[in-house]
Amino acid sequence: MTNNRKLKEWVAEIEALCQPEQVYWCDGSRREYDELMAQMKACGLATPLPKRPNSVLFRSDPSDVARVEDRTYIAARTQAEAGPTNNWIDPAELKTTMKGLYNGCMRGRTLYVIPFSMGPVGSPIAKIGIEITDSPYVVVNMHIMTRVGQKVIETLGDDGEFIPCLHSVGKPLAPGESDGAKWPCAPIEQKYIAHFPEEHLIWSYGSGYGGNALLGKKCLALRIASKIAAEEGWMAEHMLILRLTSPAGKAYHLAAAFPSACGKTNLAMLQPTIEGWKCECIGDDIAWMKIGPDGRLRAINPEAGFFGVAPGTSEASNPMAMATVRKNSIFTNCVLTPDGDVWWEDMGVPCQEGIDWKGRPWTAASGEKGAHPNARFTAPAAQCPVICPAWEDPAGVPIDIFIFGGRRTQVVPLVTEAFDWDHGVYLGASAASEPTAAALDVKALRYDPFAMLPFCGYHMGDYFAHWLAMGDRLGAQAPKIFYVNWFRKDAGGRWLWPGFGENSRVLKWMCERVDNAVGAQETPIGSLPQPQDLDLTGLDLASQDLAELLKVDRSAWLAELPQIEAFFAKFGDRLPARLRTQLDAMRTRLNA
Ligand code: SAT
Ligand code: MN
Repeated sequence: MTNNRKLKEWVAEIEALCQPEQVYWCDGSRREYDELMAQMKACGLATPLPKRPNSVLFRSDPSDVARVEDRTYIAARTQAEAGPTNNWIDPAELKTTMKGLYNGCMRGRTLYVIPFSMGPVGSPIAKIGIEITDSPYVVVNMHIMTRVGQKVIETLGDDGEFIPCLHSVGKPLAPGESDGAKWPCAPIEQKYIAHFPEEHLIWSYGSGYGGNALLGKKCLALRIASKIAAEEGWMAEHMLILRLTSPAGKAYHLAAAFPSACGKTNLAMLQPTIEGWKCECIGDDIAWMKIGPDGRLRAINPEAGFFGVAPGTSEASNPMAMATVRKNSIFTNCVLTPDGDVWWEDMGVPCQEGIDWKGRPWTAASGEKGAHPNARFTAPAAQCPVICPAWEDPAGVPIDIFIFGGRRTQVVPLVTEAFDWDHGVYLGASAASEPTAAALDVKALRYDPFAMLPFCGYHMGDYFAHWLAMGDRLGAQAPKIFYVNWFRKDAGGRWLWPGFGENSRVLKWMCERVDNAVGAQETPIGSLPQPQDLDLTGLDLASQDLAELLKVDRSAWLAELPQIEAFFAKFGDRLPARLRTQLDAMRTRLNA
């Protein structure tokens, strides 16, 4: 409990609106976790996994399996404040609609109050949130993904600030009714993931899954935090954070933003293939960064766990993630094997039969997927064998390097170094991916600036301006910026670059660039390594493949400029003139 008046009033107000059977204040303890798990096992919602100590499997409703972007709203005061990349809705109108839905929505359920810290409790970069939810599944996931408990209440004190996050699965229970083993949620047209950026307020209704319901993650740590960061002069980014240590013992800290399906979690837990270099993980999804007393940009991972995509995770693609989920983990929408373990597609081990994510008997021979493509694991970051000793340092780690990227089978070289900060911001703003299944057609490019398209809580043109302003403040201490593409193919569709641990070769070049210890060649699109600048010792890479990976095809780049221009045009007069200058300068260089 708390003496924080604002918190007490808010909980009382929500209790009156949602009419739960009871109110429970979470203390974040192991006992609380175990009790909630025991309840969910007893009703059949959670299946214990004897092969993995203290781990369970959940199956969601087939209508509730991922973030719902078309039901996600930025309810800023005006549409102009939300900008062209967000779903806008009038806040007063949305509140009326949602209050109607919230009215009595927790009948027959417990209202849980979850005090949580994003970032180490008390860190100058951390923020406190309070999530109210009627989902015990959300409570146990929040235990892993954030820091929950009494310490947060103490830090909040009598008049401390918190970000209110209201969540309901949107399925009131009639007297005597219970969910049993059925995942509660509301139909799609009643789902709302709403953000009120001026109030720093989050309201979510109707979904129990992932970022729709674990409100500390995308809703708070990205959409609302990006808005607060712009107001307060810091950065909330969709970035992994890792530490690379050279054989000489020098540590470099890298933060990287990629759109989904580009292997962010794999890179975060990278195992370098180059002799003597060590890689440690600080975070796999979100970075909060403030300029420290020394003038450098300091980053924390605001989360405490990984909410990773299971399918595709294997000993080959990410052995460190596989080790992380061996115990104390929550799995959602995976296959249950006959011996009581979980399985998913491309796990690297065979599975002939089991119970699929919909709870039906399943065989591999059926040709159907057993796990949902967005099946997830929730696991404590501390369990990662390569978690960095500094991962909970309240001061954060000093960032040396920013990396942007996308998935491009053509045109974009393996790595490009920005000429300067403005050029780097241009690279981030024009980051694009090919949809994975699409034909080799440049027209299908999807721009995802800074990998923030679904996560920027305000006008993206203003967000670009904020990046430029941060560079101005950081000056000579600003991180160097790079753009990578691990996904080049040749004309026959063969991968040109092996990826995974071999990506360490590219990261090493970046670190050496920071130290001015290795060469690069200026091209119209940025500085690229010459073949001899990359450490390729022990890698079997044909020289013509390397040449292709490092080629700058002027005509292909010129052909892309109209698309970038059209994308930038969306932002109207809120596109910073400095980005237009970058685009024009690139055209001039390409035509020279
Ligand atoms: O569901 S989450 O938002 O937590 C993860 C994702 O979809 O990127
Ligand atoms: Mn993400």
